[in-house]
Order: sequence, then C-alpha cells, then structure tokens
Amino acid sequence: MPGRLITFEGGEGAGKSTQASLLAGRLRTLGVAVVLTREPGGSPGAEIVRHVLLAGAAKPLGAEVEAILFAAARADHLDKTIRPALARGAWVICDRFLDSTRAYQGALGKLDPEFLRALERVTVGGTMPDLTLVLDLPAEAGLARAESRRKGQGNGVDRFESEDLAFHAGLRDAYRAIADAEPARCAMIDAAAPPHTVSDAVWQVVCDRLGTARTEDAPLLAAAP
Ligand code: T5A
Repeated sequence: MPGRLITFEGGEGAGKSTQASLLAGRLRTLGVAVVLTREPGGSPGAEIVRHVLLAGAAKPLGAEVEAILFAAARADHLDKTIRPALARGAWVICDRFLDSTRAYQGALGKLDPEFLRALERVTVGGTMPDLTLVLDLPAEAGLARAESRRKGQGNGVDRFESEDLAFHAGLRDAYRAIADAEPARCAMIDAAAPPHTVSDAVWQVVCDRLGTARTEDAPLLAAAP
C-alpha cells in the first residue's frame, strides 16, 4: 500500500494532537505502519527552529521572516522524516503543516500569497497532503482548552497563544477559507464534541476519502464503555 500524508489543522486547542494520536492508534490496529509527527518540528533540525519560533525570538523580525523560518523547518522535516516514511509505504500523520503557514503568517500576518506559494514550491514541492482534516471550534473554546492543558503542564503561553481573541477568531475564518478553496484535499470536522465523537467523524472521513478500510474494521470510539 502506498504511503499517505494526512495533516491536522485548526486553531489553538482545537484538539489536533489528541485527534492525530487517536487516528494513529486506529490505523495501527489495522496493521498500518504510521509515523506520527508535528510542525514546527518533527526532525532534530526543525525542533531547534521550533524552539526559536515559539519562544518569540523571531517575532520582532516580522511575519515574512517567521514564514521563512517555518518553511526552513518544514524543508528539513520533509527531507529527514516525511519523505523517507512515505517512501517506505508508511502513513504519515502530521499535527500542523503548510496550511498553518497560510493561516497564521499568510491570512493573519497579511503576507502576499505569491510569496507563500514561492516558499511552498521550494519546500513542499509535490509532497502535498492526501488529506487535511481541519478541526473547527470557536476561538474562545479552543483557547480555554489550551489554557487548561497549559496549566496542567505548568507551561506559559507561547508566541501565538499570546495573540488577542480577534487574531484567533480570524484564524478560524482563515481555516474555513482554506477548506472551502480546496474541498478535494480538505475536510472540515466539528471539533466541539467529546474527543471520541470527533475521532469517529475523523475516521469516517479517512475511510471515505482514502479507502483504507471500512468503518466497521475499527470500532467506533464514542460507543465504547
Ligand atoms: N505555527 C505553526 C505557525 O504560526 N505557522 C506554521 O507554519 C506552523 C506549523 C505551534 C504554534 O506554531 C504556529 C501555530 C501554533 O501557535 P504547538 O505548541 O505545536 O504550537 O501547539 P498547537 O498546534 O498550537 O497545539 P494546540 O495548543 O492548538 O493544541 P491542539 O493540538 O489543537 O489540542 P490538544 O489535542 O493538545 O488539546 C488541547 C486540550 O484540550 C483537550 C486536551 O485533552 C487538551 O487538554 N481536548 C478536548 N477537550 C474537550 N473536547 C475535545 N474534543 C478535546 N480535544 C482535546
């Protein structure tokens, strides 16, 4: 079976990491080789760039420089992790990918779409996701979830979490526009329901779009005791 690239996108606290991990588990129960990864990061070099970006060290340099750094991290991630895994036939599940740059740096950072397309050409090239699941949640709800997770971990807010509510509401609109523009690649998922209900909706889309398995091959999680 050929490798596939599935990406999760959405605003802060929408549940991307939770859903990426649940999907990886379901695919593994079917014997699919899965590489679960994230952006920014996912390779040793990209994790260093992640630290610089999320600490806010590049913020004073502006959205254009931040976009270049996200693209540099993505190039390394693709070369060291994603393309080798796809070549082995693994399914790669990535927590954020190029749509995060389009939404955060493009729509909210007001960068020229042509500039972003040029960055995508030299980094992503033909390695576009087979499927992008856009988790949709009101900004207030996502920020509340992110805050409760942060408190649990004893972490402070990072570079983008510290932006105001209008920024995060704008992100939701940006992701909706991205999904509308590429319906063959993207699927919007209502992320307000409990995690296992959202996971069942994700699984349904993966089965329908990628034909990996039938829904009955992996049990519905929401129905589990
Ligand atoms: N960025 C990234 C850019 O600006 N440009 C780029 O190109 C890229 C790639 C990365 C930051 O970098 C920016 C965007 C980001 O600001 P990050 O630390 O990797 O930041 O984290 P995020 O991706 O921002 O992760 P989030 O904070 O948004 O969280 P998730 O992954 O969406 O949510 P998750 O799964 O961790 O869940 C959050 C909390 O909610 C609970 C979980 O248990 C957890 O406590 N939860 C639910 N609760 C109720 N119902 C559900 N359905 C729930 N699902 C999860």
